[in-house]
Amino acid sequence: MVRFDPFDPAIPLTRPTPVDRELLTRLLTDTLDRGWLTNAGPNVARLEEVLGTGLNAPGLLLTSSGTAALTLALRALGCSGEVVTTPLTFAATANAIVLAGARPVFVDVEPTTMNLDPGEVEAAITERTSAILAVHLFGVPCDVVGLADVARRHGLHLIYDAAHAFGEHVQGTPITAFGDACALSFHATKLFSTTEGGALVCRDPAVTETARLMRNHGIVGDEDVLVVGENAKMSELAAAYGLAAWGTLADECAVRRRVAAEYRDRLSGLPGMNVPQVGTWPHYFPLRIGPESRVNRDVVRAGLSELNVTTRRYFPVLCDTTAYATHAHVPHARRAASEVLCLPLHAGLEQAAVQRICDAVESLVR
Ligand code: T4K
Repeated sequence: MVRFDPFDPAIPLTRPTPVDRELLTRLLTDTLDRGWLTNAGPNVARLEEVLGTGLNAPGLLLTSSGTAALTLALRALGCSGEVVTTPLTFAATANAIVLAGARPVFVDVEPTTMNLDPGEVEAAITERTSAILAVHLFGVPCDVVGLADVARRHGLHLIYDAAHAFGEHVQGTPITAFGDACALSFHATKLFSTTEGGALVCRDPAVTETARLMRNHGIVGDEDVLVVGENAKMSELAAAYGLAAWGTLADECAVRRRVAAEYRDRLSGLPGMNVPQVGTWPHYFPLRIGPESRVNRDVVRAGLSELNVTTRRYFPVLCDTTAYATHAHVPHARRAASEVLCLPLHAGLEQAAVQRICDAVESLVR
C-alpha cells in the first residue's frame, strides 16, 4: 500500500450545514429580548410554516428530536402490541417503539435498497401486530407501494422514519406524504438541522391534533390533562437556528452532490465496490465493500482512520445488540451491516481532500 500523510486537521464524517449567521444573531437577540424561550413561541410557529410550505408538508409539527417525532407518531396513532420494523437502522427507530409501549419485530431488508422488504413484513404479521415502521435508509425511498399494500390488506398503521430523507420525493410526491405518519430528524449531523430537533407529518388532521396535544404533556387549557403526553416541544432557540439554516441548504446540497459524484467517478471501477447513487438532498455516502474486494470493509475503515478520516459503520444490526438480542433471521441486513462504510460527505470537503480519500481507498483495495 502507498503511504499517505494523515490529514491535519482530521476529516469529520459530517459537519453542520452552515447557517446564515447574521440572521441567526438577529433571531437570537429578538428571542432573548422577548424572553419567550419555549412553549409555542413565534420562532417555532414560523419554522413550522416555512417547512410546511417548503416541503409541501401541511400540518408539520416540530418536535424536540427525531426520536420524539417517532414516539409521538406511534402513540398518537394508538400503536400497541407488535410493530414490524427494520433491524438496519439507528437505535432510535426501535427505541421509539419500546418507548411507545410496543415491541419491535425485526424482519429482513431488500438486498439492494437495504430497506424493509414488504414480503418479509407480511410474513411476520400476527394478531398482535398494530403497525409497520419503515426507514428510508440513507435517503433511498422504501417500496412505498408494496408497504402500503401490506398495511392496507392487514389494517395496520404505516409509519415512516425519514430521518435521512429530508426533502426527498417519490415520483414527484413529497416523502412526508407517504404512510399515516412520517418523522424527520433535525439533529446536528443531519442535512437540515435545528441542533437537536425533528418533525412529524401525519396524514389525518385528527392524528396531527392528538400529536400536537401529546407534544405538550396532553394538557388542554389551564387545568385538564386530556391524554397522557410528554414533553416533545422544540425550543425557540432551536427553531431560530432552523430558520437561519433553511436558506443555506441549496448550496450545501449542490456541493454534497459534487463530492458524491467525485467519489462515484473514482471508486465505481474498483473490485467489490458498490457505490451509492445519492438523492437530491444527500445525507450520507454509504459505500458498500463486498466480498469481491481484496480487503474487507473493516480494513478500509482502519486504513482511513490512520489518515485521520472519520467514517462510520452505519448501522449495527439492532436485533443482535444487547438491548434487543432477538437474533432474528435477517441475512440481507447482516450482510449490509458488514459491508457499509459511510465516507465523509459535507460541503467543507475540498476537492483535493476527496481525491486523497479516494487515492487511499484505491491503494487499500488494489
Ligand atoms: N432514525 C434514524 C434512521 C436516525 O438515523 C436517527 C438519528 C433517528 C431516527 C433519531 O433522530 P434524533 O432523535 O437523533 O433527532 C448520530 C446522531 O446522534 C443521530 O441523530 C443520527 N440518527 C445518527 C445516524 O448519527 P453518532 O453518534 O453517529 O454521531 P457523532 O456524534 O459520532 O457525529 C458524527 C459526525 O458528525 C462526526 O464526524 C462529528 C460530526 N459532528 C457531530 C456533532 C454532534 C459535528 O461536526 N458536529 C456536531 O455537533 O449519532
